[in-house]
Amino acid sequence: MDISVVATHPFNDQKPGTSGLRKQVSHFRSSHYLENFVQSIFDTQTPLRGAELILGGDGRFFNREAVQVILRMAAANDIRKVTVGLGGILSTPAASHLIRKRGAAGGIVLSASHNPGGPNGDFGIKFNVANGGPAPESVTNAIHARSLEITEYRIARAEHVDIDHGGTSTLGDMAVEIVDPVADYADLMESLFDFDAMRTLLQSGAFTMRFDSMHAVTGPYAQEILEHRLGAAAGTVMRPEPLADFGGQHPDPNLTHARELGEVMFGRDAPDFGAASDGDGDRNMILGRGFFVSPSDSLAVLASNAHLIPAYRDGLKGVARSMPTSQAVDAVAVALGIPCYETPTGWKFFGNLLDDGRITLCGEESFGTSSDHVREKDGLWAVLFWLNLLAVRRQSVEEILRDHWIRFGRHYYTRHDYEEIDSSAANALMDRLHSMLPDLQGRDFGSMKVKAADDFSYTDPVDGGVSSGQGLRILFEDGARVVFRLSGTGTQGATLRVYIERHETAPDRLDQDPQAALAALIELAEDLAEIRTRTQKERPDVVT
Ligand code: VG1
Ligand code: CO
Repeated sequence: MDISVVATHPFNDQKPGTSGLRKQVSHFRSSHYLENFVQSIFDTQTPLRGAELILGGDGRFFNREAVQVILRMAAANDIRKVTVGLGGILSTPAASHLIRKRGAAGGIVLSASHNPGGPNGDFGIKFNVANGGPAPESVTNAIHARSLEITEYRIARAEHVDIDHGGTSTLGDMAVEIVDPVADYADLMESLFDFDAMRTLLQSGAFTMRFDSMHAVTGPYAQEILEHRLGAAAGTVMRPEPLADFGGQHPDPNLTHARELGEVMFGRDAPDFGAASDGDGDRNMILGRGFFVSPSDSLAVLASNAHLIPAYRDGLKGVARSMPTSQAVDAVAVALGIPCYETPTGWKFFGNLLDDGRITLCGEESFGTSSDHVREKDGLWAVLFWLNLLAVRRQSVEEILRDHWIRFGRHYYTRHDYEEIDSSAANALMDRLHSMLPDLQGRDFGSMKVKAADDFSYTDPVDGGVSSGQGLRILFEDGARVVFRLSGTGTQGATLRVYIERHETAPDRLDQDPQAALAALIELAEDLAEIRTRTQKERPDVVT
């Protein structure tokens, strides 16, 4: 095997964010950029040597080229075998499952998730470790440190590898196996849920659903599982073909970006159940007929109904949510008598809790939910969980939520995103708020009193690792909260996220529009942080 050792110089912007390294495609295509980061992975992740690596992505522009580069670099870095999804495709949860199933030493997922794709869009690369989950901070910090001192990378001089036909071939001493990206994942789903009950529901003639794949990676997965294995009507899956530019849209499952699904679900004769997933298949949006389920509520409903699902029949060990996620699941954990952990934003913080057997379910307000079946959030899993629930409870999505609110109260919740704002303005806003925290303690705002105000810091209960600077929290005595943090997944400027929550138990006040129910807190947040003047925006770009 002919191997080139190529001289390079470090880039100072390869620090992975909330979920891998994300940059504009043009940036990733600049000379040595991708190669440097991949070599930094191989240099620091020694368990990969002589072992198997899983490789795939969400099919976005540059996915196929990146697969070729990584294969040639893997061959030059003593990887024993790379298993690649056919066509370079693997959803994030399917990659997580393959790593675990095959005992691979890690995986590389090429995705910028919900960020737009195409030549002018974004690209990303995530490294997952042997448990199938996103690399923890200790690993991403090591990769970053290496990227700052790298001087050369290794790459095989080789022909283009055919990734469009199944089977095993070799690249030098390294084996390359091309596998069906869907089959193992679909089998895993069949092992968790009651497919017979779901099939009966879908074929009863009295129930219809729509799933929007947003021209992203879940199309082939959803068609196989929903239409082929469960017998849902042809056409149940909308926008099923993965496209390199996602049809020009953001593959972000919310009512702003899944507009057509929203129109169907809030229109006349709407289906009973609607759902969508994101670019790499790890997020989910859940809709009933004319009804939106807040992701935080969805996590709570799944937790309180888990005993109705075959895989979770024996109960949950515990649950976890990211800090900005609403406290709805906390109330369920209290009722179930199980622990509830609060982690920083990003799936990597759930890994230790799952591996240590402390939790079974976990989720984030950003449309992410999953369980211990993989080590990533899993969009289709959440959709199937809901479908299984609908088949067992024989109630509508709305009825299930209303029952839940009567039992636990309603955690009114919203997130306001101010996108692509000037980075220095965003940092100044956060710095100012940070300096105000000590004075906020004990202050009264109308009828509300601030109980605590802090910068969230997390100590991992399993390995003792500390992650600080994870978001500014203003906590009120009645349990209401306002949280501010800057996004770690954007590629242009900064994105300010403001998370607002309030608990309501009065039975006659469970039916308000969340924006109205939270109006006073929203105004308080905007005033305290001087959002309008500092971001130069009258209103948020996205409200979820
Ligand atoms: C966002 C979400 C976070 C999620 C992350 C990755 O991060 O808020 O909850 O884990 O995206 O999801 P941030 O730093 O922009 O707020 V994905 O589906 O983009 O891999
Ligand atoms: Co995603």
